[in-house]
Amino acid sequence: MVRKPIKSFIILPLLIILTTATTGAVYAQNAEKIKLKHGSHREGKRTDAIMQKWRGNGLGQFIHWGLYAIPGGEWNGKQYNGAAEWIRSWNEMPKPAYDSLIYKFNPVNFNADQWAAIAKDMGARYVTITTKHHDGFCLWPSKYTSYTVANSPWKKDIMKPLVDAYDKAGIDVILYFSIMDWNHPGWRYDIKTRADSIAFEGFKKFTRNQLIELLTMYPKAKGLWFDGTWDKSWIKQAKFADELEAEMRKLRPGLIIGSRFRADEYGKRHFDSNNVLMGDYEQGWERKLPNTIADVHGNDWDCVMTIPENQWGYNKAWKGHIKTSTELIEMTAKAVSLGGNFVLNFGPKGDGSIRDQEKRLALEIGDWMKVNNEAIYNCGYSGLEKQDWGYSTKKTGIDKIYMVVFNIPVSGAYRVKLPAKTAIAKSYLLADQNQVLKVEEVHTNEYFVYANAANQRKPFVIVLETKKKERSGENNYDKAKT
Ligand code: FHN
Repeated sequence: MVRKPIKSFIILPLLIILTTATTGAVYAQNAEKIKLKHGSHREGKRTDAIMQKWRGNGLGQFIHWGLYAIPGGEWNGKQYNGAAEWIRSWNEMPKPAYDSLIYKFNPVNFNADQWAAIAKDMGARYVTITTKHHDGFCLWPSKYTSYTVANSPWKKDIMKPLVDAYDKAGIDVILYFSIMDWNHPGWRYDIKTRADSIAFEGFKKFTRNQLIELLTMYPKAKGLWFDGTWDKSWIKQAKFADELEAEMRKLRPGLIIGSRFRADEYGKRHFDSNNVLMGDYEQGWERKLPNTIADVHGNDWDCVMTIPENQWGYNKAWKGHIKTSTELIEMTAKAVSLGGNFVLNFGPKGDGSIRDQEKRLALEIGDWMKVNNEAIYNCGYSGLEKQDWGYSTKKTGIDKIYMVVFNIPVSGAYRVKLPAKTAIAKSYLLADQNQVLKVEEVHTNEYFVYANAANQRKPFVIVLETKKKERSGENNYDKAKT
């Protein structure tokens, strides 16, 4: 047999493909891991009981409270359009005027047990409380600065009664701490001169002391929620921050720290230069939610959300769209369906009371949670394809899927696609388990669940108890040619 010569027009592209493939592979290997001294120290989720508890919380509360609650976004009769807790940075508010608000801090209506009761009634399983926001004012009597509650007319510690009250109510406490501190003379946005560097070294010691102080004074707190870590000065402290994190974790094993605390030695935040999450959960979901499970990269995460637009501290005006309880419940269900927690912010007033609108929303959410919390607590991603009626969640380790319905189909038929070899054993309404629902398999592993929603005025939950399917159950329609 005569062999045909291999033509060059075949060889050349082949060579190019091979070379590209090989260099590509070498590149991929090199790109695989950069040696990092101060990158992430773990890949994948934490598996310990403390983190499992956090992961199953579903719903949390955020509290922003400090001196900024006194002006409530208003100075000299003028409303400030930015976030109320940032008013000190507003040009028209003189810094000394803001700083002297400490002499007005006297929250006579503050009642820690009432705050905890509101959170409990709402169904929150954890709370994140601002121990110190960017203004530097400390809600605990820190011995490292005079800018604390101890030197206000109130005089007493705020954190201790809060930690105790929430803990008594069965709500885990996380301490919010802003690294950026506008009150400390050593704080810098960047370090450009030797003088900056000396000042910032002092600030670092102060920060470390305050954090150790907080962890020592409030041993019941389960974690730290860091903020104000985006400035260049802090980003440059990879070694210091890494060592401080290790020190805190040693002091308090099991401590939960999110991805905002530190940067790696290349200045990468949240995710290190190898794209691995820094810390125990992703803290980037602020006032936004992921849309698909791919967006969360297999990590733990929580979403922190305001009720009005970007207002965290108390704002008298509360302009713009105010979210309804249905919107907030939907966000909670969406977060849980994508494996995260939803944390709703409250901004108590300067006198320590909580505004009526917040109390009302908390009650409405709580009413819903009382009936439907089974679909939220200890639940996560169901693995099911997203459908138009809402979000599905799944209880860990149990064959139950919860369909949290926000959009009612006019047909009354709720489409569900289950994984192969899974069938629905039983379906019913979570609010009324006697209402067993009709289920029809419409394609292989694809079902219609029929529910009469004529009387539903709020989102509701359909439960699917699932079981293994013996046969694949294919029907002829699936095989039709087109
Ligand atoms: O600047 C702060 C803001 O005031 C608020 O505390 C939020 C809460 O997540 N964190 C910062 C912005 O990311």
